[in-house]
Amino acid sequence: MTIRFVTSNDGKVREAREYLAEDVEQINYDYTEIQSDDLAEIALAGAAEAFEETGGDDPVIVDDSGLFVDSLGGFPGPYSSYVEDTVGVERVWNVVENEENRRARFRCVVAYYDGETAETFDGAVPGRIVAPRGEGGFGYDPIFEHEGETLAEMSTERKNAISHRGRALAKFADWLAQRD
Ligand code: ITT
Repeated sequence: MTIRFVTSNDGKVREAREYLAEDVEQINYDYTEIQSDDLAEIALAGAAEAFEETGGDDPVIVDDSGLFVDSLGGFPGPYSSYVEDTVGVERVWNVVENEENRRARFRCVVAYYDGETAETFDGAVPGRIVAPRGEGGFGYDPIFEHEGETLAEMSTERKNAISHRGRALAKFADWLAQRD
């Protein structure tokens, strides 16, 4: 079975390919991100739209994820992509730098839709915001530290073993295996 991963983010696809046994085809369709603070709602709406838009032959997944900083009331959260593009990762670090509490978490929701079945799988990883370190990963990885390492300092395999996306993909893979 081929799964169509509808995303413009190559980093997400790299991690899914490393994790899933199925073929993962990247589809660069820009689905509508509805305004909501619920990642699952955003991802499910995106998956339904993307399934219709891609012709409805193969199941699709979309991934909606974000960085939630405790001292900023969960910001940037569902707006992480917009904030990365406008403010930039380095300046998110500058905002959090002087906070006493630098705790944060990444959250990820993978939504699956095949025309009949809609399902979501979520994952989270706790960590703290630090000065940028590391060359790997993507997005906010250089400023997010988990157990002494930033996600940008980890291999894709190691990141998948502990990350929000890895946890969501693990639930998705188990669910897929049970359906076969
Ligand atoms: P698509 O919507 O096309 O999938 P996107 O990158 O815009 O791509 P999101 O809307 O889910 O994806 O936004 C997620 C934001 O959070 C974006 O700025 C990512 O770079 C960042 N992000 C998500 N997962 C991440 C991870 O594992 N490590 C670092 N940053 C991550």
